[in-house]
Amino acid sequence: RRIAPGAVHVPGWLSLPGQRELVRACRGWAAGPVPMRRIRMPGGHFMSVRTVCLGWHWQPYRYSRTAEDAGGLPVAPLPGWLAELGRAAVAEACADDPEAGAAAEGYSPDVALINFYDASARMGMHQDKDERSAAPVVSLSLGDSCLFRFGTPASRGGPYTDVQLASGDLFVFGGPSRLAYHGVPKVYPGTADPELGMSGGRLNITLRVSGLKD
Ligand code: MD5
Ligand code: FE
Repeated sequence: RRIAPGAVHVPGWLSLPGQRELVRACRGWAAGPVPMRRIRMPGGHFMSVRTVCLGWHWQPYRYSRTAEDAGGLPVAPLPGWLAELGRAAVAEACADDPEAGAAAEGYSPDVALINFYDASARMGMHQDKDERSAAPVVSLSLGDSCLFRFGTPASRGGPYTDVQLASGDLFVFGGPSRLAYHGVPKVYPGTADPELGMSGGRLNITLRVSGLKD
């Protein structure tokens, strides 16, 4: 389960009922107050994934409490139960690699980014470096499987480790992997369990510590 120092993949971490609950919750968050939408990049093009944020709003490349691209609406809060799930995730990863999950008890994420991938959505190789904290990122996958490409912190151009992420999988990125390049080159349509209650596509929830104060 340890992919690289600080990077732990736990296939099937969430039960099917647990996945169904999260899918339901995502449907609620996607409805608003700030609706799930494609984020416009500074160059003018729109990301292919659709995003909704909890706690802090991510606007490339910084966090704010309001969504300026959605009429300045305040971002919905991050529910306590979701932060608690993040703590359990980091504790789980810690069993495989203490570097991934150091200080799991104190892990207190204040941002969730929920990304929806339709069959043609992609995420290019990037680093998540807008947080002012070295705390791990927790990633939960729901729905269709995808190809997840995991690189190194040193170079966008590889080497890479390709991992398939399926519904219910947990990935924790901590320690030396926190700033690794990563991306989603492909989603595999029609691979989700029909019991999940999704009608196609992939959801990814990431939990993060912003390191910001109001
Ligand atoms: C996804 N999301 O599957 C991925 C999973 C994003 C994003 O990349 O920015 O929304 S999270 C992967 C991740 C996060 C933080 C650090 C590292 C990977 N890493 O060090 O490889 O939609
Ligand atoms: Fe990322």
